[in-house]
Amino acid sequence: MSIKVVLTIAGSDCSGGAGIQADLKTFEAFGVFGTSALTVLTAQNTQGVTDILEVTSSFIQAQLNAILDDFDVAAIKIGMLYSNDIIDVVREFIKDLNIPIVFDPVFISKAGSKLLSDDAKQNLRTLFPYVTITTPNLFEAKELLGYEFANSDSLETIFELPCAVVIKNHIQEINDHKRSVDTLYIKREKFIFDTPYQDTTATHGTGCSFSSAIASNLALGKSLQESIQIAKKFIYLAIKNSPNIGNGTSPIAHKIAGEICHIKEN
Ligand code: PXL
Repeated sequence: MSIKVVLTIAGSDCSGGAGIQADLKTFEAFGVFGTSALTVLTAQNTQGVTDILEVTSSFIQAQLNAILDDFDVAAIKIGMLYSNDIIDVVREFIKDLNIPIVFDPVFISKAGSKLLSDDAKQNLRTLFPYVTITTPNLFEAKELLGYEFANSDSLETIFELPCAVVIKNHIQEINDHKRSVDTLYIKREKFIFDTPYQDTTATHGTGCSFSSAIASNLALGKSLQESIQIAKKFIYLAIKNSPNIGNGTSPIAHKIAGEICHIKEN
């Protein structure tokens, strides 16, 4: 069977921990072939973003066409889009595709830097009809969907969405142990995925890598729930084995996490 090709549409993180770089490392860890269309370049390290350069709409389009013209893409991950122009190009591109699409609605980095321009927030919502699942953290779920943890009224907005939603990383006490809990909402049903909570700042790129891990596993033919389960475990292991480099939020260990995931699977 030929290798599955996966595409990430996202920003570059020159420090290698998040964005396109994290996505490609994740794809490699799951044995799928990673391709990428860059939306923005960021100058950043583990302490924050110092500059952002937007790629032109026509060049983003050219990258997307180049990939689709040559490869049979099995799944797409969408990450940092930053501006209205970029959101518009990506929406037009995915509109007619019939493959799994995982959309990470990126607002701010783990180091607290802004990765979405203020006037583009509402426009992110226009991608929902065309994606399989969106993966906000608690902050993004509140900003984008009005979601409040433990407020069942706020779930109505989520149930009305045309795609599934997995809300990442509520920290909860379960049987006296702190757990990192992700909640999937799909067709008015709720599913929980949890791993031990790790008290660490080694979380740079976890959001990017989580959505890429889901996209990789969907490309490999796994179900949505199975893909989330594997992605959650992958992120847990990647944080646990972080190289602890840099003076801020350290990146995570994609290669080691992939190896452990595969050993446990086989
Ligand atoms: O994790 C969000 C994210 C997405 N894309 C890029 C980033 C980050 C976080 O740092 O740098 C390019």
